[in-house]
Amino acid sequence: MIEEMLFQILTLFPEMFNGPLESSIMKRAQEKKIIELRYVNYREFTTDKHHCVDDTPYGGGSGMVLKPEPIFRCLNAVKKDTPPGRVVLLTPQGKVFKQKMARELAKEQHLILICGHYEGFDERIRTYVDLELSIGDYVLTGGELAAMVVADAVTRLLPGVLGASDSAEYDSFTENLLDYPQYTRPVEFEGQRVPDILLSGHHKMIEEWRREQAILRTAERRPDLLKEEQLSEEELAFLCRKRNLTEEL
Ligand code: 9D3
Repeated sequence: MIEEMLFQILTLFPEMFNGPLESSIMKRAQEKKIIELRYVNYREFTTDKHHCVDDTPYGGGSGMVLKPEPIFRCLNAVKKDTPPGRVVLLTPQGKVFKQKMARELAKEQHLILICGHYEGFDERIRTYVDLELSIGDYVLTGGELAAMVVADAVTRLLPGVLGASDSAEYDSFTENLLDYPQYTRPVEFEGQRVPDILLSGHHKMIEEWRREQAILRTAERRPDLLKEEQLSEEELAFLCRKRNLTEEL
């Protein structure tokens, strides 16, 4: 029996999560008890009359800074009677979240995701954090969307979440490649035909064609990814015939 994975999301805006995480596959993963999601508002862990979670920065400057105490108290509360796990701070200064990290985090029983909103955290909260993650080089209004991205990417890797046909295990096969072109009926659409090879029924040749297409497309659009993929001699030769990308590889 596989233990359910617990996500505890510390946020000032728990309502933001309802749409994305309560639909489709994420909803089903919860219904199937593969994951449990808990939202905790650290505003509830303030002790002052006005429930202040932020304050002006020491040294001056614009903007506000999230106070350490509410998050610290909230962290201690959510760690009570829960399995061991990792505390993740969502921040633009974090390590960029990649599939490798998703696989790493999918091994945990419990993830605590801390979201800020608009503003930065008091530096001292970092002492209580195992990992800082960013989801990419653009500015969001808060860590909530990033926490959803992490929860989604991790969840789909857990056994039983995806059906056998679109299983995540299959991903590792073409890990660093973009998807090959896909087609469905009709065989001709607005004068554009489905490639003959896909109608041929030659499964071995179709498989080869798809891998070639994936390699070609990756070379064109994301040469950075291709550096990670182990290509065979034949595949390298194919690529060089098609394009002159030798310097970039
Ligand atoms: C980098 C901008 N900062 C300049 C002082 C201020 C700031 C803006 C927006 C600090 C935090 C935020 C909110 N963003 C996140 O909390 C966040 C985030 C992101 O903006 N981009 C990518 N990944 C992440 S993870 C959390």
